[in-house]
Amino acid sequence: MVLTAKPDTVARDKQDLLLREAVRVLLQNWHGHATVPSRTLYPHQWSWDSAFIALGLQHISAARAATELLSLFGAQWADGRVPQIVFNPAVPDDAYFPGPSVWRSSAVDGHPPIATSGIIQPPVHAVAAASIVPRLGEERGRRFAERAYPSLVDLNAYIRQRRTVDGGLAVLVHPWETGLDNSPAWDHPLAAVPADHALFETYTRRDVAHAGVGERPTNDDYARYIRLMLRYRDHGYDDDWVRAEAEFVVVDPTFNALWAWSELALADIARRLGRDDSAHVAEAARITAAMVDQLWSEERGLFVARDVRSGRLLPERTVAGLIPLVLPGLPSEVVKALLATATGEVFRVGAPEVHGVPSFDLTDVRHEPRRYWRGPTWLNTTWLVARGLEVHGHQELAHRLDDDLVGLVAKSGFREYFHPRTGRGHGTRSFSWSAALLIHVLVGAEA
Ligand code: 2M8
Repeated sequence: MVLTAKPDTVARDKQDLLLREAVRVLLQNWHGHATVPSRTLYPHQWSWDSAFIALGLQHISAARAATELLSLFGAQWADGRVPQIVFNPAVPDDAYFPGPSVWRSSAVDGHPPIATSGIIQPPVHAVAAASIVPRLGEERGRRFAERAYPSLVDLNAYIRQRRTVDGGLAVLVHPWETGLDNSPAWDHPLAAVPADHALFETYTRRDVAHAGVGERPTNDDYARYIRLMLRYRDHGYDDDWVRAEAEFVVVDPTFNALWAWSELALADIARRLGRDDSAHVAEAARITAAMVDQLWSEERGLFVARDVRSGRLLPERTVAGLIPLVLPGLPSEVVKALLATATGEVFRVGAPEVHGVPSFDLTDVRHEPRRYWRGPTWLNTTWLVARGLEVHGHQELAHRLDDDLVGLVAKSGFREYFHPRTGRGHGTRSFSWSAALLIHVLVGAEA
């Protein structure tokens, strides 16, 4: 099919070239039923990546986008969790660390026949599914919705029943579950987790073979990541154990906001299936109210994370605290304050010298513009903030962020993340969600 870009600040012929390259990235990263984030750094299927990828794939082939999501749901556990990674059995065990032999998911009751990791990622899948349904046409759209809906409902039930603490918000038990793995927000809770470097006598990091050491998490971070995953694994991925005993338990604003947003998307799918949507609408309202009650920081001007172990609100201003803008039910004074924080000195959204939304506070001494989730601009979080601005009527600023997204790719290619001031690319190349979101923004959700 021929994709045509909407006219914008990057010249039209350049946009068409970018679209062709983006399609090529997604085709190269497709492995038969799903798309890897990167052939080198991430050679398996990742959970929230697949949702962003499906949003772009739908413009190439709606059927392929549906397959991307359904193949992920095929690896859903009996308890409802959709795993962070679905391993491709054709890829060697040591191509990615930690691979299937470290996660040992097959030892768990109720695990599907394919190997997976045992943790989860932000639940943005229902939003992708709701976007794809109308693109499939009446009959196929209905069949896809009928298949996807129960998996999505089961995932949200898992979060509600197995992953909430007092106050009803979801908790995460590993930095990898947040998607913003080495965010400075996790520095305080992670300080309580021993960093045992002896683990590197048994385990070898693979990521630093594919991306610069200065662009990835440190060995201290990794020693803690490994310890946390091994302890959860050795307790059979039991959520009663993890909520009571894990050393890292946090309430994250992005995860909870996407959970609430996914309930609104499920309401949309339910209506298309002729079902009652009221439980989904009520659940979205409940989560939104709990977030405002428990995670809103008037002093910091955005949502912040909470460390369950110390009971502390974590003061770091990260992009995760702006993403709740996607929720239409926020009080107007909260939206106003979020807008001021986004456009102020902390993130400088819309300023000519800053590209997209930096992942971390530009004014904090810990800001590192090239290191992973400690400063660089990422396209998925920039896209989410843009959609949030749109929800609250700030079309012009949202459009500006979409332009930034296209401009970053035009300048530096389909990189994993970008220096927020120079726009230079970092991390892996030919990164799938960068390609998918470029397509989604350029072709447009209504096209
Ligand atoms: C990054 O995380 C993985 C672990 O899940 C890693 O560093 O090995 C994160 O950026 C995460 O958000 C993303 O889903 C994943 C794959 O792109 O890579």
